[in-house]
Amino acid sequence: MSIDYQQKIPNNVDLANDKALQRALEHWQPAFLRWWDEVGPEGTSGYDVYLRTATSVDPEGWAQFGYVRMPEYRWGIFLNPAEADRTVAFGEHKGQPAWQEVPGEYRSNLRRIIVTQGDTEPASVEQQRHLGRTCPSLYDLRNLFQVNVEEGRHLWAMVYLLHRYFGRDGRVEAEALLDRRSGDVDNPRILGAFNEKTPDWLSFFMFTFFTDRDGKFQLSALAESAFDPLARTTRFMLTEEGHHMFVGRNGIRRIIERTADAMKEAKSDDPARLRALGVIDLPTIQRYVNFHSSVTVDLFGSDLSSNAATFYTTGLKGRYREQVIRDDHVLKEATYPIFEVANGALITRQAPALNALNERLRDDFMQDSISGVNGWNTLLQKRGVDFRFTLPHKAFNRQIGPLAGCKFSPTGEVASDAQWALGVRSWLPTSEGREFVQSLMGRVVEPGTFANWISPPSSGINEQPVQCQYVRFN
Ligand code: BYC
Ligand code: FE
Ligand code: FE
Repeated sequence: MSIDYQQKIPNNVDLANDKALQRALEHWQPAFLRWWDEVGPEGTSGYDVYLRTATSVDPEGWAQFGYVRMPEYRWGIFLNPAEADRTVAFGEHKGQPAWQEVPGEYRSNLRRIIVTQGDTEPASVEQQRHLGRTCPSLYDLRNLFQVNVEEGRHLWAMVYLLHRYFGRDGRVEAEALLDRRSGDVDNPRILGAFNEKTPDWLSFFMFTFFTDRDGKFQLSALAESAFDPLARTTRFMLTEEGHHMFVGRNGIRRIIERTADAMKEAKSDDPARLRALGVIDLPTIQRYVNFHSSVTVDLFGSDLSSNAATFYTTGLKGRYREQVIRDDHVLKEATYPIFEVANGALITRQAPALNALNERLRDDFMQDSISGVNGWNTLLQKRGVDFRFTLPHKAFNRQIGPLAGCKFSPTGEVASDAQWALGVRSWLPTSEGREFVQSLMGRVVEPGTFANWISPPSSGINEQPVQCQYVRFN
């Protein structure tokens, strides 16, 4: 399963022996590079960046680190090794051999899932295009670029599947993935959160903490797919995803740490006082948490979804850790609790588990997010700061699903229009709050130096020192 780097497109799928596919992908490659140049990281084509590149799919030591110009990054096609005699783990095909080709009757659903997944990857790169201008350090700048090149590779991963398994339709979809644009009124990205702006680094860290975590959960569900090439592709993508969430979790942690230190020094928790000191007050950070958490929670789709039921029953998309769940993996009789509004209050009711699979994945996601939030709270506790972060209630600020029809506070109480209007200033980022955060964003590129509003990390990348020159501007 070694990766062939002699090829124009590095790969471990023996592309050299499929000339038609190789030609099609080599034709898509310059379009990808034009897209990168147009809407990828702004003005960076001459930078040498200390990046990791996948060199094998071996779980131990698959990466190599070195200075690379980003347009020369070796974006490639890497699948995890095939599992011998793999069988389908769930749905009506449970126990049958996994598929090496796409069954005709599932073609359009599979294509839709792959296109939706593929669409998020370039979207995030577009959203992060201007952040390099205001990086808080070279260390952070390098992490941004690492995330960007890997999201680019995730696009390649989906484009390979489209080209290899979906013929002409797949090639058309692969081109459309380079045509849609995040936030464009006429031709936007498919899912809501990927059309939001990522205007500052607090938003970037929130995005990688929450929204890349949606990636983790969706990819985990696709890693169970009966369509083996999709399962193997997403399994390798998941190994890269860990770093993206690390960037978010630690970025936010370092901001909180800096603020906590300033609070102790100034013996104050007054937001105005802290802002004057050039750090981000904790209530502002909580509002960003509320925003990014709720926008990401929407990405899981409607609470009850016949699409989700069909995807599961037909074997296209499983549950998070399907193989370790102890039930029948068919779910015809099972139920799952969902929220509903009845007589002005939030109640739970049991719904058919098959239809509630989006909700279940959303719950798995929230559970995972809580552990990150707890880590920040432990830091505050250790520093003796009397503030705790919370995740907003699942019903808060929803735009997708039945809860979107009603307003709720972050603690899950139904809010009247008047209560919402009053509360929203303390629940979601305000324009003043956003402007304040924006006002802190300057460009810090002296090696080992960090913007005032964020602490240095406890260690560098790949055992390099924190003060390493991670990006050379030339
Ligand atoms: N925004 O039946 P429903 C990542 C639409 S992130 C706008 O609930 P379904 C990454 C839906 O299309 C992982 N529209 O939908 C992270 C449908 O439309 P139509 C991304 C939405 O299909 C960071 C209708 O509402 N991967 O990798 O059960 C950086 C009914 O909805 C939204 C995937 O999402 C929305 N949020 O579930 C880089 C995996 N939600 O047909 C990368 C693939 C729903 O009625 N996607 N709609 O017009 C899926 O599995 C499913 O499409 C979803 C939606 C779970 C997203
Ligand atoms: Fe990704
Ligand atoms: Fe990611």
